[in-house]
Formats: sequence, structure tokens, C-alpha cells
Amino acid sequence: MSRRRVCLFLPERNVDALEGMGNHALCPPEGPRSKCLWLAFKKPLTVPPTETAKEPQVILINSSPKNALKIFQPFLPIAVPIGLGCLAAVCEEAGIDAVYLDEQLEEDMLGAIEKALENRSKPYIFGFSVLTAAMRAAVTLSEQLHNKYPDSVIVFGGVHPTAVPEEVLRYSHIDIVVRGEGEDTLLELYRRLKNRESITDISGLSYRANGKIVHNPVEKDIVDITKLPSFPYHLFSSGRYDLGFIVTSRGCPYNCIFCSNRITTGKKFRFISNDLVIKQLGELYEKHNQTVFMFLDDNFLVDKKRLYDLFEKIKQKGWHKIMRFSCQGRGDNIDRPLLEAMYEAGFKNIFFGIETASERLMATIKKGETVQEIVDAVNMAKDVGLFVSATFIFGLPTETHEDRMDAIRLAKRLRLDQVRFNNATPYPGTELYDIARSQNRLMIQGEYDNFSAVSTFIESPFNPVPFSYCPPGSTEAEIRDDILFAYLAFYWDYKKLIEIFTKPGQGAKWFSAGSELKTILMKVPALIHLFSMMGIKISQMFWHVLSRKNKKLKFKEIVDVLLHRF
Ligand code: B12
Ligand code: SF4
Repeated sequence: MSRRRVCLFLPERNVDALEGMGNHALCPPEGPRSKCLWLAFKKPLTVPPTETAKEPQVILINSSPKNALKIFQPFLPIAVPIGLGCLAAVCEEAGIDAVYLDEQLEEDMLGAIEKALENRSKPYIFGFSVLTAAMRAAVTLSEQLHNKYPDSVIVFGGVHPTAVPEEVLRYSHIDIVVRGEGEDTLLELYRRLKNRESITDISGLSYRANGKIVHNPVEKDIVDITKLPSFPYHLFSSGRYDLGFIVTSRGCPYNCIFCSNRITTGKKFRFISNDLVIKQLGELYEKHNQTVFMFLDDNFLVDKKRLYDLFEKIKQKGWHKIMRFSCQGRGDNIDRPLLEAMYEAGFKNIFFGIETASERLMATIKKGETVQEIVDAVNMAKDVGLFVSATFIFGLPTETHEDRMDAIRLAKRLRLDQVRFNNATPYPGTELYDIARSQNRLMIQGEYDNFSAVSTFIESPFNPVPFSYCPPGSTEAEIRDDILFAYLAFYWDYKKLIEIFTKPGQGAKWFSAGSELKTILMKVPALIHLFSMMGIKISQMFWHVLSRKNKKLKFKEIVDVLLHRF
């Protein structure tokens, strides 16, 4: 029985007759012969039908730019690539022996892949997990892999490819984009490629066919996360990752204009069972010695019933005495009884996205809550005894210098424990992106190389990263100075600085020089470098004010900060 050979892009056409031609006639015009997915799997197809064809080898790659956190790199734990982990879990469950590699860990990624593939035979499916900041790294590596293994299939997934599949498929070496949550799609894609079946009708897939980019509609927009396997922490237990995290839900019903969360995980809030949460915490405690956990859910506090039940389960285990938890939440989801119950269950840290002190801006960014609601929530959390971290965003549409000064005053007044001041970044797929573009103020450098919400803080003073958006009425230099001024105003307090060093596990894990003396001592050179760089950046800010290059930030405001009068 012979199997029909099909071009995966155009399954209705029999391609037997085309074999031996220089360029596959059915391939997209820009694609050379090696771009043809059918030819990619040609070798196994030519084995006699009685022999079993070789299974494709899946290689999942977490893309990451080198030295992503710049001067802060030595002080931050390496985060487990959660999306890749979720895909790994379903591969394991389905019996697919996939390879997992993380660019955050490898000095020579290409070499690491070659090594991993030494005893694994073709055909290869390379799956890249890509955030916006990692797009350049992903394009570079995938191109190298395509050149080295021209008969492989290259698949991109994650928030960036989901937001801009068309742009991603501009690169002729990238064959497929998987849009949205990838568990079901990856398994289906694997099954079809393995069985030499057409992939053209897979939900949520984008690909090139006949010179055009086709976007298959998404039939089922979300994955049923209650049916997913447990997160595969064992795959990340090399000691290099921070395993103190758990994700218990997906989806966010809100509409914040700067946020790209909904692009992949959708608006419907869904959560896994509390029994599974307890099972995962138990595994992390017993097998991986973890006691400090961050609940990395977009919106942990949405469903109170599930929370009270979870708190009870944690207490029944006695873990509230030995573990410490943190989570992020919205002010409008919080009330005092909830905070007290959290605290009792071991939740000692909470993180809020405050974003702004201006009700006008809060409406502009469509957060769906008021500044007052967040202020009330922060005050309650402080009263209950929680360690409170928060972020503000500088450079929002219509924002003024005064709005930014108000935000700094609010951060100080609220007695927040840790604060981060980010620069507004119009990530693709967000409403802020559309606003920036409509204002003709979207600045994309290279392959989104300048899309970093934390660039002002982490960049070197000698190599500043140009902003991707700057609202009318403010200059980039003014916003950058205001961000540095905000950090100075907030952290010009020896108690806060001491706390950063003495309580490294505290807060949102934004900075840790280590908890043991030996680790801290080893980081002394990096600390000196960090302090010098921060010192230079703050001096630059001073100089802009003194030389009147920046006329908005006042010398008096700096003096007030230094004298603790701001
Ligand atoms: C937890 C979290 C973190 C954690 C851990 C991140 C990590 N390593 O995964 C920490 C705190 C470290 C972090 C840091 C940052 N984060 Co973050 N983070 C999140 C958050 C809230 C949840 C991530 C998560 O668990 N997602 C759940 C999984 C299931 O979704 P997923 O990762 O998208 O993966 C699914 C699909 O995309 C798809 N998929 C993914 N890869 C692939 C690959 C293939 C081959 C296929 C087929 C499918 C596929 O299938 C997966 C499973 O369903 C997301 C928001 C969100 N909801 O995603 C933001 C988010 C990813 N972070 C974001 C940002 C910007 C950052 C930072 C740059 C911080 C900052 N403010 O500047 C840093 C840098 C991170 C880095 N290493 O590059 C942005 C990314 C925006 C963008 N367009 O790139 C997001 C979307 C939030 C936002 N503000 O909009 N983050
Ligand atoms: S910022 Fe938070 S509340 Fe707003 S859309 Fe994103 S996840 Fe939801």
C-alpha cells in the first residue's frame, strides 16, 4: 500500500511528479527547495511502505538575548521558561522524547544544539518560544539552524509571534507560527508531521502557501488547563534556575492598554484545581527544597472562593509556618478579610501594578480600577503587615512631568517597600502599540531591539537604549531623567538599601546579591560595577538639570530629595 505524497501547504496536489526539480514548483516563490515541508519529510517517505517511517525529533528552544538584564544580570535569578515548560509537560505526557534548550543558560547555543542532536536523527522540528525582546536572538539562531539542517521545520510560538505572525513569516526560513496557547497545537502539528498528513487546517497556525501568508482561524481559543499535566519542575532542576514559582491560572478579563498578556492566554480567567496547586507545592518542597514561592499568575486574586479554599489547604499542611508566598494582584480585587487570610496562610509579599498616580491616566490606560482603589489596597496590605512591591510606568500617552512627580510622591507616601519605575513600552498586539503608531511615535529599532520596559534602569550609561515610545509633550531625555530621579527619590534611604541586601528573598525578587557571605563576596566586582554605572547615570541626570538641558526637572526637587523633604 503506497501512501499519497502531498505537499503540506497544498495537500490537494500530488507532488510525486515534481521530484527532482530544482525548485519545488508548489513551494512559496520565496522558498527554495529546502523550504518545502513535504521535502523536509521526504527521506522517511521514501522508505519502503512496510518499514516504519522515522519519528520527527522535537527540539524546543527558549530564545533569549545575551545579557538581557545588562548591569543587573548578576543579581537576578534565572527564570524558568514557563511557556516552554508547559509544552514540555504535554510532550512528556504524550511520550514525545523532545529536547529542551534555553538560551539563557548557554554560552554557545548552536554548539549545545549540535551536541544534543548528536545521537538523534532527522527530521527535526525546531520550536522557538519567543518574547518580543528575544525576537532578534530567535531569528539569528533559527537561521543558523536552517542553514545547518535545511530539511528541518522551524516553528515559532509565544507572545511575539502570536501578536505579529505576518512579520515573523517574512523570514523565509521560518515555516510556521503557532498562535496562542500551544499545548494542543504542538501535539497536533507533531502528529500530522509524523504521519505525513496535511497541516493546513490546524487551528491557530500561520504559514506561507503559494506565496501568501495564511492564518488559520482559532477554533478553540483556549486550552482546558484543568486537563494539563503538572508543571515539569524536574526538567529545570539543574540548580541554575529559580524554582520558587508556580502558575495556577491563565487569562485576564481586563483591558490595560500596555499589557500583552491576553494575546496568548486570552481574556477568560481559568484556574487549575487547588489539589494540583498543593501537589506542585509539595513536589517543590520535598524534591527541590523550595520554601519561598511566587505565584506568577497574571491575576492571582480574581476568584476569592478558590483562594480561601487554597489558604485552608496550605494551613492544613502546616506550610504556612515553613513557607513564604508572594503574588501579584489588583487593588480592586482586594479587601481586608482576604488580606488577613492570605497573611495567615503565609503570603507575606504582594505586588501591585500601580502604574500612575493620576486618575486621568488610569482611565487612559484602561486599567478598569482607580488610583484610590489601589491606594486603599496598598494601605490595607501594609496595615496587615505585608511587604508591598509595586511598579509605575513613565511615558504614558498624555502624561506630563508633573504626573511623574506625583507618582514618585505617591510611591513614597504609600510606604512601599520596593518600587520599579518602568518606561512605557508599546509591545506588539497592545492598544498602546496602536496608539504609538497612530501618533507616528512608534520607534522600532532593528528587530524590536529597543523594546524593554526596564531599559532606563538596566542599561549602561554609555549605551542607552532608545525608547520605543515617547508621548507628545515630553522628550525621551526628560522621561529618562525622571525615571532616574524617581529611583533616587525612592531609594535615597539607607534602611531601604540595607533591606535590599539583607532580605534578598523579599519582595518580587527584583534584586538579590545572594544570601550567603561567600556569594555576596563573589559578587563584589559586579556590585562595584553596578554602583558605578548607577552613579554615572544619576550624575548624568544631575548634569542635565544643572546645565538646563532638562528644564522640567528642578534643581530644588533634587535638593529636596537629598534632604528627605520631597
Ligand atoms: C511570569 C512572567 C514573568 C516571569 C517569568 C517569565 C518566564 N520565564 O516565563 C518573570 C517575572 C521572570 C518575567 C520577566 C519578564 N517579563 Co514577563 N511575564 C510573565 C507572565 C505574567 C506569565 C508567563 C506565563 O506563565 N505564561 C503562561 C504561559 C502558558 O504562556 P506563554 O509563556 O505565552 O506560553 C504559551 C504560548 O505562548 C505558546 N508558546 C510559547 N512558546 C511557544 C513555542 C512553540 C514552539 C509553540 C508551538 C508554542 C509556544 O504555548 C505556551 C503554552 O500555552 C507573562 C504574561 C502571560 N500571561 O504570559 C508576562 C510577559 C510574558 N512578560 C513580559 C515582559 C515584558 C517581561 C520582562 C521583559 C519584564 C519587563 N517588564 O520588562 C521580563 C523579561 C523576561 C525574559 N526572560 O525575557 C511580557 C512580554 C511582552 C512581549 N511582547 O514580549 C508579558 C506578556 C507581560 C506583559 N507585560 O505584557 N515575566
Ligand atoms: S496589566 Fe494585569 S490586569 Fe491589566 S490586562 Fe494585564 S494582566 Fe490584566
